[in-house]
Amino acid sequence: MTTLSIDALPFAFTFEPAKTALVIIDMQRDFVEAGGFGASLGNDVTRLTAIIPAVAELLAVCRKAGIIVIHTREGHKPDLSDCPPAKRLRGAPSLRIGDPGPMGRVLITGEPGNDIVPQLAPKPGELVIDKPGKGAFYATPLEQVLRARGITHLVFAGVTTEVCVQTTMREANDRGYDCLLIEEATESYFPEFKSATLEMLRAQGAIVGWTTHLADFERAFTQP
Ligand code: C5J
Repeated sequence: MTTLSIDALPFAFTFEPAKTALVIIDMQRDFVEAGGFGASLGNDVTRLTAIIPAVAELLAVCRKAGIIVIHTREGHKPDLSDCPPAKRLRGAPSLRIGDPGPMGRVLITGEPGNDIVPQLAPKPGELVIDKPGKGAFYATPLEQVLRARGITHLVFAGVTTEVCVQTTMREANDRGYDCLLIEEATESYFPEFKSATLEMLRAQGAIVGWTTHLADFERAFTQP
């Protein structure tokens, strides 16, 4: 049994790699790439594109360490039967879920825009969770999968920090998982939302979880 400790906020994060999974949230073309759904909503996706190398580095470290890797994708069935009307009809966007967009039908499983960016493509054997909500535990087999594998600790990356990443961390925290978010491997279209989220997650003695830097995470695997 190997136990590692990482310099983190608000205090050190201690974990056993064999009981830890990396969860990469929604690094999908539609959220991250120019010409996708996120860009069509007027967001500056360059902020999100910029973290791809950091997420790739984190992914490589975890793969090398034998940590289980889980990728998530936000999306709905082509018939929209798993999309609550409230989610589809809210607001006045130029494109709604299911509409034809720059990369196929918006947020529909199997469409080109719904896929994970090629730089972070899942390897055979890595789990891909398709989720209809912001949180990866809602209406998915994620909890069952983690329990079956004896996972107790989760390392998080992905987008966006304050929406799907934060929601999933809160769901995980309520289910008893210790959660660590890697700062350089997550991003928001709104920088002030990212920094506020990092602060609120680790406030009050890690009320939701811990945050750390990619270099500190990597150091834990190279120290004797
Ligand atoms: C959003 C996400 N922001 N993955 N999705 O709608 O954070």
